Amino acid sequence: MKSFKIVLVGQPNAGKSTLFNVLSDIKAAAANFAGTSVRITQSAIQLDGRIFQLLDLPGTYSLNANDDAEKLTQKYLLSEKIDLIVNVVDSTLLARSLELTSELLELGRPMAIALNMQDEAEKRGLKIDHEKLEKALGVPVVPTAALHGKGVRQLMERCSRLLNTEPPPLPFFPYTAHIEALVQKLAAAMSEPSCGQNGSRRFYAIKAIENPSMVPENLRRPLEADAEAACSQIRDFHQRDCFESVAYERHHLAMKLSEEISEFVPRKTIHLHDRLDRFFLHPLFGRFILLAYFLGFYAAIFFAGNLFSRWLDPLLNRIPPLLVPLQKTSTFLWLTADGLWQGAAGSLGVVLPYFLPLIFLNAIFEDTGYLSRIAFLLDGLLHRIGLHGKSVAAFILGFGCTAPALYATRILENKRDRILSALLLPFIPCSARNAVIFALTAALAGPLWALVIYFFVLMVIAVTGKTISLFLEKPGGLIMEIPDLKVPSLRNALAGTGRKLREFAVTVIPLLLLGSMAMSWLGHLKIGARIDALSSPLISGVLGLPAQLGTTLVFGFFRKELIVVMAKQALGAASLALLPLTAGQAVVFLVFVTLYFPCFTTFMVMGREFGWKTAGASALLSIVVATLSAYLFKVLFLIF
Ligand SMILES: Nc1nc2c(ncn2[C@@H]2O[C@H](COP(=O)(O)OP(=O)(O)OP(=O)(O)O)[C@@H](O)[C@H]2O)c(=O)[nH]1
Ligand SMILES: [Mg+2]
Repeated sequence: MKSFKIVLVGQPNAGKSTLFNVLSDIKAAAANFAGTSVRITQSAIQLDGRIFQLLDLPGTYSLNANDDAEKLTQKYLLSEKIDLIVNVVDSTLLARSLELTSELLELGRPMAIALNMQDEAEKRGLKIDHEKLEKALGVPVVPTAALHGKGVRQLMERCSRLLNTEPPPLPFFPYTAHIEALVQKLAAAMSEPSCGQNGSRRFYAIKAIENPSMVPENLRRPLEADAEAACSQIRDFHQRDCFESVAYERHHLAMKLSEEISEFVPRKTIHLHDRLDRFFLHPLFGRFILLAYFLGFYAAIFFAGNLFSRWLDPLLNRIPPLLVPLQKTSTFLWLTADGLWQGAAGSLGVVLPYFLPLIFLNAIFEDTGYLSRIAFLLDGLLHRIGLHGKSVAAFILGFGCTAPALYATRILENKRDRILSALLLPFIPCSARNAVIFALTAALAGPLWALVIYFFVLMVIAVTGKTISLFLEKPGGLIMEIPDLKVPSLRNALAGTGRKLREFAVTVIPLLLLGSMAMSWLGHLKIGARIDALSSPLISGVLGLPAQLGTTLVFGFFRKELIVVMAKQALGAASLALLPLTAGQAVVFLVFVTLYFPCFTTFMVMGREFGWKTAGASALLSIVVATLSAYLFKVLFLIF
């Protein structure tokens, strides 16, 4: 059966991933900050007995890509076989969104428009005449509210119908007469784009003036002299750079269209989210609220995690006595079963209770748009350590998992910012390390120590960032977008939590089971002791910890959660609270665990995204920083 390829394209935060999630079984990450999707997600969907390949492309403001995520979308649109573009438009930002729409129309591909966020537009008294827009653009325009599943069915029906028929030729919107004449002359002289070059001749003629680097060699070369002559005429005539002149044309068209089709019935009352923003973005109150947010967030996780953990403990404690008879039957069976059980008990009783509230609360806050306000508030602070607010999205994702956070740096426009963020990201405690911190401090040192560790980690990031950035050039200014505050959607948050939980069950739990089984065997075969002996100069000599923790740290490189699971086995304790560690040793151990390189996956992602040299440098940097920091704590504990 023939399957059609439909791509969702739109500006960041327009609701592409939300629409994708409504339509497909696979769930793409959707969150209320620009640049959530930095990779392409694909899913096959069935409608009216036909199969569609649906693709969620990273958000882009235009086809003149600035960052790596935008480049991915641009490359895909220009070179892959596409049957239909669905341009997802944020109705509350119509004028700005239509600039991309007009550029997409220039591609000359079949297209439909989802006028998304209708619910928000209505709330603000914005009425959009979608039929008028459809007439003006010559492509189907369907109002949707993807978050509530509204209009989605109609959208897909229109798409299906469009794919059944020969699409009518797209209208084109003439530019200012002088520029239009030059574009048409170039388009007429241009050879037909070949297979694998998706744009129309008009598209490439405009690009030859606006951004020649985007025009394929075979089309650009024969026209190079003509395009240069056209450019210099535009510059002389309009007294503007060519890129700006074309941007101006699209901007003018988008403004004109949006004024013609929308009507604004102003409301007398100030919107609640605007009133809230006065507090959230206030230089002083905003920072207090931020502090309260962090404290509240972590207190909630601590409380919920402790509660789950205590509730699960008695249930899990019923299993070990059932395994004891195996000890006499067969050493092989006993070591395997005991190892597997330790892994299962650690995953369910120690890691999951903290992991679950963390990912759920994160999903809720991602949806509110508050995270972008954090970026705004911390922009100044981040500049001081050589970064800027736009990196905050990646850093906040880093509290969940370092690997996607490394991908998220793709929304940063220059390489310098990407590398610096990538070197600092491994220091942010991911959910695995958060679970380890919560579980160990709850058992051995008390919740206040968790806060001390977080505060210390932030200091480490600031100092390391500042130090590295001394060797790099100064960062440029960046425009940051702050989306409106929204009431979080429970359905979205549950879907996001479910997605991460499945990932945890499929990829992490098997590793924890295998790791703890290996630990049982390593102990029995006395290999663990050899690893411990090798690492003991660092673990016991420098950090003053029991040498048996060496193996746990080596295995921690595969998954940080393994550390709590294995520590019990290594030190022969029935529960975390019975580990033979003083509160001081627990904190020194945790500081080291939090700061040394997160995990194997992070290493692989870093190698692929930034090169193996950067991955190696980052691993080395993190081990040095972790050792120095843990040593500092040891000395402080000795003094006080
Ligand atoms: N009120 C309302 N909110 C929506 C709607 N569609 C999406 N959202 C919300 O808008 C935010 C952004 O949605 P995403 O689906 O992540 O947007 P995106 O276009 O994929 O964004 P990028 O991946 O950054 O390009 C999320 O908080 C969604 O819950 C809608 O129709 N109405
Ligand atoms: Mg997205």
